[in-house]
Amino acid sequence: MRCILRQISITLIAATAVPSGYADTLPKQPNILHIHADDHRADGLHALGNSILQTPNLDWLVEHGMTFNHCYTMGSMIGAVCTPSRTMMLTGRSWLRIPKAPGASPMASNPQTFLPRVMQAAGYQTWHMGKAGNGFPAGLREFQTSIIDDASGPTPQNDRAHCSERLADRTIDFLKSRNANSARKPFYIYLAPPVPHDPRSAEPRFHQLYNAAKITLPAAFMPVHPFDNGEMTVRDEKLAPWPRTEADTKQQIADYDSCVTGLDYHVGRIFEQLKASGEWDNTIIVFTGDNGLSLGEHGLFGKQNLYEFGGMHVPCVIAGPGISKGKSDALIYLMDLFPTLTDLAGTKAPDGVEGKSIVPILTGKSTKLRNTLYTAYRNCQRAVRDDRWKLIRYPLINKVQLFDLASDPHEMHDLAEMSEHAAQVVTLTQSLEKAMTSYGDHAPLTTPNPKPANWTPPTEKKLKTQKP
Ligand SMILES: [Ca+2]
Repeated sequence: MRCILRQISITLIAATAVPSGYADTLPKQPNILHIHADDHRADGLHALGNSILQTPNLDWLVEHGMTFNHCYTMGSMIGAVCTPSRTMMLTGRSWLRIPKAPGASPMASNPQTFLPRVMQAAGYQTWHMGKAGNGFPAGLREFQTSIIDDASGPTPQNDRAHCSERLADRTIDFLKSRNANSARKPFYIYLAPPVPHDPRSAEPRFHQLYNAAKITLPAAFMPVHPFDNGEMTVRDEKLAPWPRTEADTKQQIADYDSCVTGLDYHVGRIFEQLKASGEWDNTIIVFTGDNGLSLGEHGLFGKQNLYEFGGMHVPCVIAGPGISKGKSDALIYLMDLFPTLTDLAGTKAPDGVEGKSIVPILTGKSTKLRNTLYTAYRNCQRAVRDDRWKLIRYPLINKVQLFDLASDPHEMHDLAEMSEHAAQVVTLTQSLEKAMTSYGDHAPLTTPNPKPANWTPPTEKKLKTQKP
């Protein structure tokens, strides 16, 4: 009888709290475990196309859930792309409207509009553990529990190599602490490991899995980027000398992969605890990265570029009860996670949230969210893509690139100067201008006084005299 009453009560709540159309497939207020990796490439799992990577636990999500092939962070006004990215996700606002950005409204800094507070108000227990720095501290403070991991020390208790282990240990402790609570609320865990961001130090057992000599170079590997993209010597680009060598590139990839496998191993321990705690079947797991990273593609090693295997393209996999299985080509932003999670929680996103819920895609009711998607980096790069074409503009040198992503996913054949594609350049430029206007981006797309496009790598002596 008690069971029946509980069932009726759940049904009544679900009917009022869950947005119409979703209640038939999704559980009411599932637990949400969001794993948000740092500088994780969109192809950074075995199941996402990197055949040498060993990531069996995160692969499970790909095999049983929905993978978004085209998820992006919108842009960055600073070299630390992580910061606006994480802020957009926890506020649902676009890059120039996040707190402290030029287009921010007074409401943008209201903590009650931040995702952890909205989830708490919906009845969730909110818990965060993650990296120090380059995030959104004001948002992290709004979690009921927020633990910042110090990965700057020399021992397994505080070193870089064991950070994934520490994050998993604390998450497992948290899950165990809920076991004794018979009236436990659903949880919203935001787990933000500083991995595989450099320094790329993993436990020796994970480094041993990847022999740099056996790594294959990326399809778009180049020793030097062919022109000045406006941000050629930023911090990340100095992680390797110019011209980029094959040996150095392979070692960087091997170290990166080691960190990803270390993360995957410890994520697997969290999955086991979810099962042991009886919460696995009612948990939706979200796996994303805050920004992408070049690993030798186009001569680049940073995230300060708009290539697909570059700075803004991120992995996004969502799996759990009620989530359809498959791959989606929908064009989505990380900030879409805000209204998605509030939808799953059965509550509304606050006014000012610009992301769009992807729940209709997760439940198989829709396949498309937007016709085009725009990305931006400082005042030197703007891009727009649709289902097939991609245009990148470099306003400081008045350069444009056009790629056919359907036949050239690694963006190796620039078609911008070919007369048969002139109309495509015009159409995409118009799409870009429209997107920029709608997101309050007033940066010029051309300059009357372009810098020389040619670029010569600085010597080591010159680099040392630059500001960090
Ligand atoms: Ca990052």
